[in-house]
Amino acid sequence: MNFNNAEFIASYMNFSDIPKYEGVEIAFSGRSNVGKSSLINKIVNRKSLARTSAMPGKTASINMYDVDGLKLVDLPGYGYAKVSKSEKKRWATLIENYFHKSENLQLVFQLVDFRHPPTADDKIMINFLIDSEIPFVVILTKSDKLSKKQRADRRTSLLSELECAEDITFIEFSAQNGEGVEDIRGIIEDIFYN
Ligand SMILES: Nc1nc2c(ncn2[C@@H]2O[C@H](COP(=O)(O)OP(=O)(O)O)[C@@H](O)[C@H]2O)c(=O)[nH]1
Ligand SMILES: [Mg+2]
Repeated sequence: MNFNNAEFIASYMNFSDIPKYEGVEIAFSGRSNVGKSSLINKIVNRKSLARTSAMPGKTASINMYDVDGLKLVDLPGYGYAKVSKSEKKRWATLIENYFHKSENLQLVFQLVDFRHPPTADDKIMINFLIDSEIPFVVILTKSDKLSKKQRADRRTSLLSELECAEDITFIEFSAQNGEGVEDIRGIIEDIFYN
């Protein structure tokens, strides 16, 4: 699989705007600023195919990328406090529609900031994925920001913080030094060649 053969397809504000695509989809979910765009860029060896920002996202949209025929779906980040109630509702509707109606979704990479306990929204998402029987892998982001001791402590805590933690695959990832990216590409390739 050629990860360098990547391009941006389009950005969608409404689920109904998304045309039917052929081929499998892998979605990226997580709170705003957790590192979704940085992860997508790392996977495809690009600096800014997906826009990254120190300022958490303002507008909820689904951004689609094509990698060698496989679709990467960047879902709108949740949990950004400074948005209106109506905008939050729009985000929720967009995500819910995507999960309920997408026919080609094979896997979700659920991102959680490795430094902190999962947020209430993270837990809601993970429980939703479990209840919906959507296969997912938890990516623990920004691993470069933790010491060895902090990592070990967070690993232990996660086991009690998340439901069914013992059944979850975790990958520790850093967009800065590339830790974990080969494991993530391997999971994508398993789906691609299946
Ligand atoms: N140190 C470090 N910073 C990161 C990492 N991933 C993302 N960031 C930073 O976190 C901020 C948000 O990243 P972004 O990818 O835009 O998050 P998104 O909102 O989930 O798409 C940006 O300032 C990134 O540079 C990482 O692995 N290590
Ligand atoms: Mg982003």
